[in-house]
Amino acid sequence: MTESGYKKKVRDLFQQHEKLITRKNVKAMNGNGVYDRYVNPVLTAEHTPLFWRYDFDRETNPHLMERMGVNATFNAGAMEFEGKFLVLARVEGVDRKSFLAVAESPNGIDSFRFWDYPILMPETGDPDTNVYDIRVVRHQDGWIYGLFCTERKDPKAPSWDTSSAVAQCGLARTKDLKHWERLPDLRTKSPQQRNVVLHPEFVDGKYAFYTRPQDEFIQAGKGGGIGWGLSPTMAGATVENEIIIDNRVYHTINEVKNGLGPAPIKTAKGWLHLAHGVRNTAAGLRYVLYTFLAELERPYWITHRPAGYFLAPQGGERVGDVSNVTFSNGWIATDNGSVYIYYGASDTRLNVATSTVEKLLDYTLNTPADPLRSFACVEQRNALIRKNLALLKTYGKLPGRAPTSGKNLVKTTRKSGKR
Ligand code: M1P
Repeated sequence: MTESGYKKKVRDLFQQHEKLITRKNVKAMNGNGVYDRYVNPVLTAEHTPLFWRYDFDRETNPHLMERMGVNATFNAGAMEFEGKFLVLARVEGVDRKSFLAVAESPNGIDSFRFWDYPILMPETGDPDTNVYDIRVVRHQDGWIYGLFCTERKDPKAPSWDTSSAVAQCGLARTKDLKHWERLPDLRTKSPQQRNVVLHPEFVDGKYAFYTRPQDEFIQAGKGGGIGWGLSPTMAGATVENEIIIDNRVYHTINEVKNGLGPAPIKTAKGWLHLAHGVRNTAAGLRYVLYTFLAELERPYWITHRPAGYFLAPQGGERVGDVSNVTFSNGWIATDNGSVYIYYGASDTRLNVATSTVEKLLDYTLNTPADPLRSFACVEQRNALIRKNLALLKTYGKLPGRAPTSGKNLVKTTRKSGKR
């Protein structure tokens, strides 16, 4: 390739990339009234800077090949910072190692541009093999903390086992999201700890952690559930006593496992939470998002938990490196009450959904809890149907079948012991 041909090809690459980065995002049709999805992901592997992937030296890369590919950008921590919407994405190289990188946007829904360098997260004396899924929390003590999964080879695994791993919670703090001070990993009694989140305020004068104790790297075993515990310090943070505040439950969206998403949003009605629940299917695990509300004074006390999922993989979101997954570890609540929910889809790309604190509270406070049995679910739904059929008569003629008076409801008699 001639020098001018090479330079033209470089310019073309940058032009295409810029087109992708500056592409406007629009709300997807048919929202559910709780939140709006958007047509395009906010980040994909292709959004990573070209200079992270190509070698633009004609001497060393005469064919202008992509030298160090990026496989995916997904599960991102998020925060508003100096007037910008920032996401701290899990970026996965083609070498399977994840790292964290900041991308910023002026509006939270499109034009996300990565900062020039990814985060070079300092290591502890026990180097991480893989770091991912950061939760960024602006704490009452003035620091911004990053809590992320640090994954290392299981030292107890036999030599032939080259996949068993130990997940623990890595801790670091910063003031500018560029310079990070690594702290010792969180200590708990659990052999596996992922999805750990810091509560933004002191509780009883201590740092409060949401945890997710597990027996194994993937399987919850006898563990699981969203835990809660306190530590007097962050430098050498230790949770001695972990209580489970949101357990996994048979035949629900979180029967296999669950984990907290981002740090909760403080509202007048309580701490608003977003979490993921995992169930089994014949095709493997299915990850969906759900919300719950906890008391302001006792953040470990859950007061409302709507039945089922809040957001589940849809359309193209369903497919990726780990299909049928929605996972969120970042949301941004702005001063005007808007909420930007960032969620990874199938461990491949990062999407956004927008809502408001008002709507999320309405959803969480007023959606009935899971009655846990089909019969009770139908009773619950029938109550809504009865109310609607009575009301709809006052709405004039509506398209489709005219609402009936409810006469066609099957009367059910419950005999003792039989359902
Ligand atoms: O692959 C799905 C998700 O699996 C893990 O989440 P959990 O610990 O709840 O099973 C994480 O590796 C997460 O990053 C990933 O999206």
